Amino acid sequence: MNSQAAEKRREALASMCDERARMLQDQFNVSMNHLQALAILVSTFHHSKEPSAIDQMTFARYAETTAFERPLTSGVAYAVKVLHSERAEFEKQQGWTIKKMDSQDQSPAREDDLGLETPETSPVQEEYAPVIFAQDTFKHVISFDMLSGKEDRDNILRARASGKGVLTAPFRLLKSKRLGVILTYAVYKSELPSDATPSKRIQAAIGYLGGIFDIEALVDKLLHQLACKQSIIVNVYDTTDPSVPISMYGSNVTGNSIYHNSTLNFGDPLRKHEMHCRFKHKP
Ligand code: WA2
Repeated sequence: MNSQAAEKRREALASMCDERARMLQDQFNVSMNHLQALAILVSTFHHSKEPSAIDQMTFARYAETTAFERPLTSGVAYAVKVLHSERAEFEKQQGWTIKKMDSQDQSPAREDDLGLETPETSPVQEEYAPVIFAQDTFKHVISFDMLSGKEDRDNILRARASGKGVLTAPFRLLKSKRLGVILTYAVYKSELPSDATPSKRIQAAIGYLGGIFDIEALVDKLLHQLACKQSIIVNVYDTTDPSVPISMYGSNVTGNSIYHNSTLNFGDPLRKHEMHCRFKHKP
């Protein structure tokens, strides 16, 4: 192939890749904005009303009927801050105990155990973040302490200190074991000024809204809407640690055919993402 044709081919690849990266980023952005609006909704109708105007049924229905507004998410969940001194009263009110997340997640349960294992009641902690509301697809996380899972914990701590939407690296979710990333927004007591310091924010936090992004399924759906999907191979990576890229979408690439790298910006400065595209066939 002459160099002019090769150049044309590289340009075609670059423009297809950039288009896909832009689409993914736009949809991510739209989803992110609606999660922030949902955090405000919870603040307004759950925390600022006595009694609360939201219960699990209301939340689940609202989340389901507005799911189209968050195209890359497969669900949302809301956890509240509970101090140890408030735990007994909180559990009595909810009618359940706060559960620990990790344990059942780690040990691969025997096949006949699947789903039957009773989750462990959380040991004493200074504070907890149990999920009280969830979209029906994630009902199984209700009562689980989100501070007891590493990725969820890091996200909650970072979200409440910053007041911004923050993202986890891709990790295996509870129960479904599907690869997901979670975007968290903290909810604060209403008197918090917008220029509050991290320590003021940590004190004023009362809850955490999380959107669950099912990157595998949803990126696939997105790419299928485009023409010539069959001609290029797309991979999405979390490249926060450039020496250990984590695959978020696409199968392992073999061989070293040339690829185009389109950067993605998912709004969390701590995380970096890249989209790599290559042609399926040699010219
Ligand atoms: N939601 C659903 N499945 C999960 C999960 C999660 N976290 N963590 C592991 N598997 C309530 O950021 C706050 C949701 C966490 C939000």
